[in-house]
Amino acid sequence: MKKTHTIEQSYKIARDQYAELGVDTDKVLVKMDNVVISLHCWQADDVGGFETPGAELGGGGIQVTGNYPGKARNAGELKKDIEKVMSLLPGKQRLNLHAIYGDFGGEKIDRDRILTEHYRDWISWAGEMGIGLDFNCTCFSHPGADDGFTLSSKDPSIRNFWIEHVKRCRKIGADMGRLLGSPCVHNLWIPDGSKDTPVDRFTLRKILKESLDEIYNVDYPKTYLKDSIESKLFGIGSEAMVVGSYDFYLAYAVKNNKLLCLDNGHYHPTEQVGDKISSCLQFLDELMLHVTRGLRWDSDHVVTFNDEILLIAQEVIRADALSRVNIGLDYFDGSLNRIGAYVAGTRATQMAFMYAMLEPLAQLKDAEERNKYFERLALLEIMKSKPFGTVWDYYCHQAGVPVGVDYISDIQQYEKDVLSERI
Ligand code: RNT
Ligand code: ZN
Repeated sequence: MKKTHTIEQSYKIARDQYAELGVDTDKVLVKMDNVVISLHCWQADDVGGFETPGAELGGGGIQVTGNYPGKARNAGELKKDIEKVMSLLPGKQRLNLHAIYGDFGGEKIDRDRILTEHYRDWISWAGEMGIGLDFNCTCFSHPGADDGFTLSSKDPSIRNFWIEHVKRCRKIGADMGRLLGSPCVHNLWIPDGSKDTPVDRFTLRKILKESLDEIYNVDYPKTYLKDSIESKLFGIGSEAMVVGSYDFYLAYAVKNNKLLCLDNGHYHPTEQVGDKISSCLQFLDELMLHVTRGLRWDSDHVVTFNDEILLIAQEVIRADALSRVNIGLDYFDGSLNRIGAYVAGTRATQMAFMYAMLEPLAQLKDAEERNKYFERLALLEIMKSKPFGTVWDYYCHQAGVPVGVDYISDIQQYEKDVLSERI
């Protein structure tokens, strides 16, 4: 009780402080529920999936390290973990599934054979949870991806296999969107690229374009399915060239009215995804974000509340574009409690959006209009010492989820009761 009182009292003081700057914190608390985070299912099991028991991430230019005990071994455990995660988060979430997480009933169903029925359990679970689903084709961790090329493969049988896979994934995604009454974002990422400098990039990109044209030839209503395409700069084994580069997909998305997926681990280190948002939104209806944290490279560390994520959130809020930006997470770290990784990373992302919403935007824009750059700078600096954490705590408190350090002990308990039994 004492704690509740303190949180509420502190919030009142914080609210007054923000009000002095013309910021209405009560409105921000309401608006925060429009920040819907699509939780990536693949942090729960290090991108293993359920095609074969004990499957591990294989190939495809991405990597997970760490063997912290307790990873989800089947769909039941994964659902339980996600439910736990959601119980510790304020605001709204969706679940972002990869195709390898289907319910294949112990049977070997190859990727060019998957059907909506393999995801029926997920769909009914999502319905019960009252959440939407997003979906991803899985064009890696498969013998057909071993030579480094999938949709841009020069081997027609390999290329057709992956075209069929992605087509089916779009159909499954559209079914998810239709059945759940919430459009599903289907995101396409392929690992295609080359370790050493190739001489014929043109042909590879031509093949990829043709594959995409064939895949997107089938139309689904936008209320069911939103197609998103994700570029990359380099990966392990594709250091010299990635076929699906930023230029390639940006051009493809603009020309074909697709969503572009911006993964902030996929650019040159000094490039800022935050800076790209206002450009892309001049030409595209919507974006997808893969919020992550790269350390030195596309390492997919747990998201933290850092400058990079903050700029992304600020640019979305300052452009008043929240309804046009689909926010997903994309990190996987096997070296720590995976539930903790979800909660810490999701909360960091939500905090960045809240911080951005607490800016006195009208005043900042006014200073900028009038070339008052000192005033703009000072205001931005002043915001950094405002009681943002108090508003955040109150948001969690209001949502009935643990405030501050309390989520740590909650996760420790889950580790003791549930995760430690998974051996
Ligand atoms: C890989 C891409 C891609 C994957 C997921 C698992 O570099 O970021 O989004 O991380 O599809
Ligand atoms: Zn990504």
